[in-house]
Amino acid sequence: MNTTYEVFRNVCPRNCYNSCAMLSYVRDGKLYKVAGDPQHGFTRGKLCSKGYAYLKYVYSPNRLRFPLRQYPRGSGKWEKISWNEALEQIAEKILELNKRYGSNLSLTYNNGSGNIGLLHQYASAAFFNSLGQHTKPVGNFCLAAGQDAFTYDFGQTLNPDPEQMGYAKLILLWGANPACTAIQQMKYINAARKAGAKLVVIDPLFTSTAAKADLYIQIRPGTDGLLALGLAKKLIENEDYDREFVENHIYGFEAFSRYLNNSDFSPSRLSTVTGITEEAFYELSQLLKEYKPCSSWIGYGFQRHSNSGQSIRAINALMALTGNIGKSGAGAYYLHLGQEAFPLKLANHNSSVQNRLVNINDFASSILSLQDPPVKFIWISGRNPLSQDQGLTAWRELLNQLELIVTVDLFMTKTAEHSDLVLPAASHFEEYDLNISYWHYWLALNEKALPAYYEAKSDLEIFRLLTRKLNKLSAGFSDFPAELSAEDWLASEITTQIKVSYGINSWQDLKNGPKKLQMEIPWSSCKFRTASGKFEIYSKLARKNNLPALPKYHPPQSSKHPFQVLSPQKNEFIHSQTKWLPRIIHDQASLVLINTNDAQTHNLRDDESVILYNDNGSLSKKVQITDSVPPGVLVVFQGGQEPINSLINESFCDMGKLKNHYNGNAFYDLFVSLKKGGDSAEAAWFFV
Ligand SMILES: Nc1nc2c(c(=O)[nH]1)N[C@H]1C(S)=C(S)[C@@H](COP(=O)(O)OP(=O)(O)OC[C@H]3O[C@@H](n4cnc5c(=O)[nH]c(N)nc54)[C@H](O)[C@@H]3O)O[C@H]1N2
Ligand SMILES: Nc1nc2c(c(=O)[nH]1)N[C@H]1C(S)=C(S)[C@@H](COP(=O)(O)OP(=O)(O)OC[C@H]3O[C@@H](n4cnc5c(=O)[nH]c(N)nc54)[C@H](O)[C@@H]3O)O[C@H]1N2
Ligand code: SF4
Ligand SMILES: [Mo]
Repeated sequence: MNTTYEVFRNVCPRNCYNSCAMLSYVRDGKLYKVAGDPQHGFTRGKLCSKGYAYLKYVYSPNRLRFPLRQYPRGSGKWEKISWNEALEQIAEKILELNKRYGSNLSLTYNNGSGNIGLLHQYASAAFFNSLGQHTKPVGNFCLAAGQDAFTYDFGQTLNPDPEQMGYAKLILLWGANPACTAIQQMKYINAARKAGAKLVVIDPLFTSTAAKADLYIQIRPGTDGLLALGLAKKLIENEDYDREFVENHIYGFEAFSRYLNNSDFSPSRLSTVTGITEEAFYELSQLLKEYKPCSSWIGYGFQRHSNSGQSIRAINALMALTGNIGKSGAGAYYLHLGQEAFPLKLANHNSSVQNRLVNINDFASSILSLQDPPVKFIWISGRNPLSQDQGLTAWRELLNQLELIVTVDLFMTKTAEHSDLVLPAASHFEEYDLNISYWHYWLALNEKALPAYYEAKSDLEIFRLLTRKLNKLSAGFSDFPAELSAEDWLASEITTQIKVSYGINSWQDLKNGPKKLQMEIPWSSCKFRTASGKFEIYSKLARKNNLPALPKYHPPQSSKHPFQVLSPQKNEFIHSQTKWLPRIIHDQASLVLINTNDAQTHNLRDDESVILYNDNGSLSKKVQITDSVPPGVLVVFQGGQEPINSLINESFCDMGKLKNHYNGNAFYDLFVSLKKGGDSAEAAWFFV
């Protein structure tokens, strides 16, 4: 190693299971290399291709360098302005709206997961709370339905330690694709397989994870609940369940057995509905009986359907029946809520303010429904809603209603293109942060390794400046503590409890390397956080919330349009973030993947253009024929010039509101028809 480099610790802040720790090699204020941090016990010195490409991200010619103003909005006529001018325009607008309406309710923001470091995720919440009552988005795109399902069953979402998956003898992946979305987990899966474990992948798509499986089950989207209930019935009938666990730790076993007995969960019905063979069903039930411990993992993609909460409860019931909870190598994996142990000072700044709440999953429509006062100002950061939201038609209307749109990003996204002001965001190498994974149990510090790129600033820094500007124009308008630096905020997160849990004395200790939470195996005490203290197959809380008390199978949505479109994640990029990547990756979102038989039926060839359409509109894609996609299903990746989201109905999951205010987003309940031909002009998207 060349010792003239200064080495810093950073953390990849993308919305990704792994939250990889990295080392950045800097000389004369320039980044020369990034590498994985070998001291991180989960990511162990490795990054994914996106991580290794960070030099290209930081120094991309497409990166925004200065504040920009566009007039008129959407014209593409941009002028470079100073930070002072930008902040003044924003502050004056905020003050004018406050005067006009007598409150700040006409102000809102939309903050996403572009950067999930603590100081990024919650900076907007803190700033807007500092203004008092405003219009506040709540909800969660990724995982709301599943979080509720876990809460009904266990009383709380508590992830087993993913490093323990290496000790499983059976791994069931339900709509999770770690070879793409959680690549660091693959080494634990591979280790388990090396030690004799079986890997089962249940997914409508033959994914890169499925390619590694011992048993791949190609299931029809939205029908997993039926499969899980059928398996549960079979295990109970054959007395292949864990009697001790059921008697001592499950609430509602009898009611569940009665329900299973009184409905048709026969292998033949199962096969007709789910599309899987009876043989595969029997093989899976045999594996569940014979191979223990079993780890089950439900991916977030799994729950983007209208019936997904119920399906997740059915899968969890299967884990409980087989006693696969609270033991090394066993467990129901979903989500680690590690942040909840922290004070989250930014998120909780002035959090008692009674805001006007809107649903982030239905953002534009929710905002449009508000009057008295209507929303006129939006601050968008770490988000690209004009690519990633459903309900894009409502967005078009909303843009017309808004008087000032400010977007903070590193790149000129689709959303930025439709903003009045675009402010350049710093990359994570240019500022401090603290990163807590939603998957593993490691805590890592992100150091400031580089000077600001041109005039880019961190989200926190921008709010500090805006607060000063506002208060200068109107004393005491915001009580955001502008005097606190990023380091001050970090210090306030390290409570006595956190010091003990992670074995540190201060945040600065993390400069020596990431630390793991000291923990027991989740649920090893079998003291569940439900009302009964047991794992609740029968949930009175669910019934109180107008849901079935038992996990029930509800058929998935159907449509007059013959194809269901899945828009899953892609290994090479995160959501719409491709502006810094080579063209070949960028172009992935222009494809539609179609099964060979369907392509023949429609007389389609590779690379040919087709139009996908439904009642929400139409768009053009290029055909790619592949048998990794089953008949009746299409795959279109997210982002790109013509985002698939413009065809998505406002469609929601059955759960989510218990823990995240609103039900989750059923992005994969999208149905379309297809016809040959079409060019971009005919299928022009949105605001051309
Ligand atoms: N490379 C990369 N990694 C990412 C992201 C990214 O954009 N790129 N995004 C991150 C974010 S924000 C999230 S939320 C996660 C998502 O992480 P994952 O849940 O792993 O990803 P998805 O691709 O959404 O869905 C996983 C699989 O679910 C399958 N699936 C869909 N419907 C069903 C169904 O009804 N039943 C079953 N059994 N399977 C189904 C899909 O075919 C897909 O293969 O990934 C994170 N990691
Ligand atoms: N069709 C379809 N739509 C989906 C999904 C799907 O599976 N299918 N998945 C949904 C899910 S799970 C998610 S999480 C959402 C993601 O939705 P978004 O969060 O809107 O998606 P991204 O494209 O990742 O946009 C994040 C933006 O943040 C910017 N950014 C990165 N770092 C920073 C920073 O430090 N500061 C600021 N200000 N900006 C930064 C990036 O450049 C990028 O433009 O998409 C949802 N939409
Ligand atoms: S995108 Fe995910 S896997 Fe890749 S470096 Fe970042 S955290 Fe790690
Ligand atoms: Mo997500």
